[in-house]
Amino acid sequence: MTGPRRETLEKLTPVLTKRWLSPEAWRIGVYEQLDGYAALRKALAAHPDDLIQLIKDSGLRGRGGAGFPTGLKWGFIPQNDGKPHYLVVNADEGEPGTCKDLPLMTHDPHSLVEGVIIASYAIRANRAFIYIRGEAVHAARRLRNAVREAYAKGYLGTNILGSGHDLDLVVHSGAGAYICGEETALLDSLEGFRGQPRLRPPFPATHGLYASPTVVNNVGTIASVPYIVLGGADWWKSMGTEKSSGPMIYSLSGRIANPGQYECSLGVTLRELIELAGGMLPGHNLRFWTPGGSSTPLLTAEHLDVPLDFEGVAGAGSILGTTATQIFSDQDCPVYATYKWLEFYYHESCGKCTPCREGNYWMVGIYRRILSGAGTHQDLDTLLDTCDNILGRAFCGLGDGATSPVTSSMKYFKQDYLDYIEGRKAPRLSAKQLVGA
Ligand code: L3W
Repeated sequence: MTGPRRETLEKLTPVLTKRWLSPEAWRIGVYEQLDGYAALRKALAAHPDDLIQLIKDSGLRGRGGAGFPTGLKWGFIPQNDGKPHYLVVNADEGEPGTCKDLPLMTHDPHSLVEGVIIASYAIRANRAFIYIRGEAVHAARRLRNAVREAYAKGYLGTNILGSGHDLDLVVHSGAGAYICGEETALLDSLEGFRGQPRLRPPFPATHGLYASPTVVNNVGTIASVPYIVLGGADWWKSMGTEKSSGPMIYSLSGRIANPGQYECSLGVTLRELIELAGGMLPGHNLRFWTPGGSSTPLLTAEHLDVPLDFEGVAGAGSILGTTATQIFSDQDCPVYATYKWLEFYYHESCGKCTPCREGNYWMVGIYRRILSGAGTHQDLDTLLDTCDNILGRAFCGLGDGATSPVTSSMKYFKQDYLDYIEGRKAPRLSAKQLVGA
């Protein structure tokens, strides 16, 4: 197999991943040798409002799936309101296919800690939390070690580096529930309640943790901050596209030669990413893929040249999401893949709202019927009707996300569904696995 061409290799823009190959960059001494905590010194010499303006000017957008402008979110935090402010990092990475935050926290935890300190200073928060997924034991250990090291060096605690700013940072492990990646369920869980979404508005920016102004940002968003402070807004905007600035870590999985994380400027295409990953596995041809995890509508081989930025992917009828590109070939079945994703949503639904709780249950039953060879044409209408009744009616994005693979696989691969229903495809499940519908 030949490697990627030089022009394709130039697509790599390692910024957040640049220390990943340095042995022990997770230790504070090594991190400091590699420019670590230089951005913090620079930030503490600036006025907090100027830092918020810098992040606005950089065009940084949230890396957790929604792409909301980070500087705008920080700017929502009321000033001189007499209330405590909080920064909460959403490290509950759980979207199927997404694997960009856990490696960052494992290889380079101090970049996140440094970003937390700068962001907290900017929004005038004296308490910050990193809410990490319960199963991510190794990453949590690395983070807790980094926090201990940062306290010992005076980067955390009282009067940080003589600036007069105080910050306590707590690393909190969740219990492994997908719903706790939804920002308001995360806040409930952090407060000690069962993690279930709250109604928005009010948004966390005004009524967040303990009903106080809170910024909730993804790991990748906060870890980007030290680089922007050091490099400046123009440097950040020199990568990516006009409305989607900077680099992004794309996690590639599936039928490719070298799955893993590839950091490229926003706007790279799947064709280029596949080339960086050494091509498709021998004997496999691309058939369908997710641009940003299973909650984003599937795309197909027609979309190989779509720019993978917020606008480009939206133009193709999907969502950039968490840039988790799961790649499936002509040896994979879109109906079965959708069924496996639905089982995940059904299992992870928190049960608070009826459309998500009941809709996913019934859809899993219908998929089992189709995949066991007992499906009917009416089932296809029922699936679409169920999606219609979930979309926009669920309490949070989990419900909407669950409909994405269903509607998009039916849009592009209806023939595969008909092949099961009309007996041209051998059943994948036995009748014993039928439940519900
Ligand atoms: C103040 C306003 N704040 C919006 C804030 C809001 C939030 C951010 C974006 O879900 C999506 C979800 C997943 N005043 C505001 C305001 N905000 N208006 O802006 O809000 P929103 O509602 O657009 O999205 P969200 O609730 O953050 C994220 C999708 O991303 N996704 C990602 C899944 C990722 C994981 C993971 O493992 N990392 O699960 C994939 O598609 O479905 O739709 O902070 O408060 N007027």
